[in-house]
Amino acid sequence: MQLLSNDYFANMGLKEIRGKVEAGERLSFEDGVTLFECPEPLAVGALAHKVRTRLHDNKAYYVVNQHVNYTNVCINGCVFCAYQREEGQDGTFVLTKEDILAKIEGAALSPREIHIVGGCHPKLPLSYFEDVMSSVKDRFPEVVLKCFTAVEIAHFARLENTTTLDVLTRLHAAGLDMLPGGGAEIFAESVRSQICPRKSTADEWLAVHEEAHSIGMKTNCTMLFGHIESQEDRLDHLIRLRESQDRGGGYTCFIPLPFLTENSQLTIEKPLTGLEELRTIAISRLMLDNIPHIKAYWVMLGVKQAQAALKFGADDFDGTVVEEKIGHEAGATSEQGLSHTELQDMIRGCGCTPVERDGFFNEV
Ligand code: V47
Ligand code: SF4
Repeated sequence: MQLLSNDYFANMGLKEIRGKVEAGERLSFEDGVTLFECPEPLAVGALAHKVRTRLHDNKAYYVVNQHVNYTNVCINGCVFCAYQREEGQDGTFVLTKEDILAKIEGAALSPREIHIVGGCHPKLPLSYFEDVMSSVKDRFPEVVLKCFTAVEIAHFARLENTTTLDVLTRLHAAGLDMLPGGGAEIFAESVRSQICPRKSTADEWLAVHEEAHSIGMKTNCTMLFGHIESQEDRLDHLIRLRESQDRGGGYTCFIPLPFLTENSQLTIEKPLTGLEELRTIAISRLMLDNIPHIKAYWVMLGVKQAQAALKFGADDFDGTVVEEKIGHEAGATSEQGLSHTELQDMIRGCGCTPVERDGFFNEV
């Protein structure tokens, strides 16, 4: 069905980009600038929706999953992060393997995916993480273990005085299936040096993901936006991910994360509007022509905005989650978790067909 006329896109200055989108051609950095400058976010959204529909029809995926954070102690002190604490500070925690298993069993969810991440703790040895992976896999053999950001993998390697490839190989052998997308933030060094100066560099983050791909692991990727970065920085980030995917092909899903401002040391002049969030999600869909899925992460977006995102290029609604700390410490107003039925109702509520998936995006 032709909802918007050729003239409409031409009047919006998007005639050429529309032609490329129709032909499945790659968009350039300059095309991305045009999309950010287009006076009408709905026109950008319509193009992204076209691509999303071509790839996934009217489906919106969701997963029965559970998040577990093993510690909030972190040596990195990223300026934007409301979650981390210094060792010895009030309110710190470190979960034992038994605590982690008890949390998963306590939720009584039969999850298909378990997402385990934490701060970069100065003392936890790699053997702790290997033990957690093998114990969770023993107890839940069917589950996809999506754990540890590239930043954590690089941290474990430094503590253990070994390579990131060695860490990945050992954790993979212990049961780790894939890496989540966190820690990418914004790749541009001028921004990274201000918001997360002690974190792995962009090149380190990309190298860890490409190493994971080289040993057959899938990974996700993210972008934290709406803080001090420019639109050009966002495009640079998306293009670096696209180039990385061209080299290895192991990214499954991209998660655009709008910056939540509460309890953060990072003050920003102009918070994002809802439409700017949606435009950025749409541009992500259009630029990342080689990454199959775009996640509308309801925890950070809020459920209503996540529903709208399903019409602006996103095709995945993430999952039940159960307990979330990183976004909620930063002021997320969403629930802690959603039920299977709530996820289906929310997806149906915006006119999409809910499709349950596993951690690898296989339909179940
Ligand atoms: O890397 C931290 C971000 C990320 C804030 O791979 C913030 O399926 C907004 O990566 N406002 C962790 N964002 C979350 C993440 C993730 C979540 C769900 C699914 C997957 C996946 C990955 O959260 C961090 C950082 O970029 N973050 N603080 C904040 N104040
Ligand atoms: Fe640590 Fe991650 Fe927070 Fe940075 S974002 S301070 S690495 S927990």
